[in-house]
Amino acid sequence: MKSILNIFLALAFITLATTAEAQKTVTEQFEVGGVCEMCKTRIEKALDVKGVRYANYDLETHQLEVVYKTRHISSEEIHKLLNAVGHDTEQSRASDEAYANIHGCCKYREHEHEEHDDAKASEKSCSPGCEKSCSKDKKDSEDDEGKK
Ligand SMILES: [Cu+2]
Repeated sequence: MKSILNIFLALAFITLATTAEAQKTVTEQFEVGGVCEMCKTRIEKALDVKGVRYANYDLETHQLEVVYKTRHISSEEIHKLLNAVGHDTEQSRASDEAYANIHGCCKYREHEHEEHDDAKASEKSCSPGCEKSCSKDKKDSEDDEGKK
């Protein structure tokens, strides 16, 4: 009889704990500037902090999905973390200094205004991995144009 009571108490506790947790866990989605796999890694790594349970950046849509616990971190702090590693969010911009520190291949602000040509891309001395991502991006967009 005692063990049944213990199980009941344990279940009640788990239910309570889960409910309390659910109330404090928030899912948010917002736009973050980024162009390649390196950006994705940097963005997600920046959010590898206490309170953030999940972060996934979509390179195609530039949308970041983040799940966090309001008890440990605020939405504002998340935007600040992204700005600190050089990424603009729809809410706040990275400082010019932070932006200058990101890899040449990741200069997403320029990508918004102009397509970078091959000469310009090599000038930026990308790492092999990054170069691959950049040329892949370019190839994809060319393919899309071909289809249309
Ligand atoms: Cu990048």
